[in-house]
Amino acid sequence: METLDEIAVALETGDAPRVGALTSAALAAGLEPGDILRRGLLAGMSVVGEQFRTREVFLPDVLLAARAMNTGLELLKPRLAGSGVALRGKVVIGTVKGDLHDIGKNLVAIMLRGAGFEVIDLGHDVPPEAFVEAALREQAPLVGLSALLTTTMPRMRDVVALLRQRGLGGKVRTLVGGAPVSADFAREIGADGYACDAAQAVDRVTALLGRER
Ligand code: B1M
Repeated sequence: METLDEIAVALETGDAPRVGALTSAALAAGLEPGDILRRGLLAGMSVVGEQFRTREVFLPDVLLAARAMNTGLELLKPRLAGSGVALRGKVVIGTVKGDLHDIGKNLVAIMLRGAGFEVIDLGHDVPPEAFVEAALREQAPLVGLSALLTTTMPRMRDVVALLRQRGLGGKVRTLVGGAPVSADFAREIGADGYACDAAQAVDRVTALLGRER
């Protein structure tokens, strides 16, 4: 099996040490960092994303694959920076103010990183101002909001409104998600998109930022 396929398979099985060893070997053999990222790590992660979507694998499998992905990415990062391979876009993400649930948000962040996006994760219990300041500071074209409580869903509306107040409506897109959130709610608060799970979040971010998957 080719090294890049081996990386993809090791990632699919969540074998972080093997992904690390194979990535190092591929770099040492002179393979392009961009190829290792796309045809090795991202190829494996996209299989896991699809399997998660169709419920062939479950949360622990995704977390293991994500850890393996991060092992490979850490090794590639310095080389990618110097090789002109652009990440696919920057996303600010967080769980809204008053909400401590972060497992789903972390999963979305992991899948976005796995798909090649740069993710600025603000954590949980994030006030609207912090989302807006981060979008400005990072010049991020998209803010992702997560909420798991019906009582914290209105904070999503606050973020969308504050972005508009600051003249960023249309320039900084918003994606919302979380168990109680729906497409209707997203429309109602003026968000640009809604995703029901992490795999769909990758598709939505890709579409909102106008880049091919
Ligand atoms: Co709480 N909790 N919790 N909780 N908790 C829920 C959400 C609840 C449904 C349980 C229940 O009553 N059946 C309920 C909410 C009811 C409601 O509002 N309708 C609830 C409650 C009431 C509470 C407290 C108020 C309990 C209390 O103290 N009385 C309290 C609130 C604390 C606070 O936030 N201020 C509380 C606390 C907690 C813990 C801290 C103990 C813990 C959170 C730990 C953590 O996250 N670090 C916790 C947990 C674990 C849950 C349940 C059991 C599991 C949530 C979870 O992680 N799911 C949950 C019940 C349940 O869902 N079965 C529950 C797995 C995760 C992968 O799914 O987060 O839905 P999810 O994310 C998905 C999608 O929603 C989507 O993609 C993800 C991956 O596929 N998605 C996005 C999420 N964010 C997205 C963003 C996007 C796109 C997609 O774009 C940016």
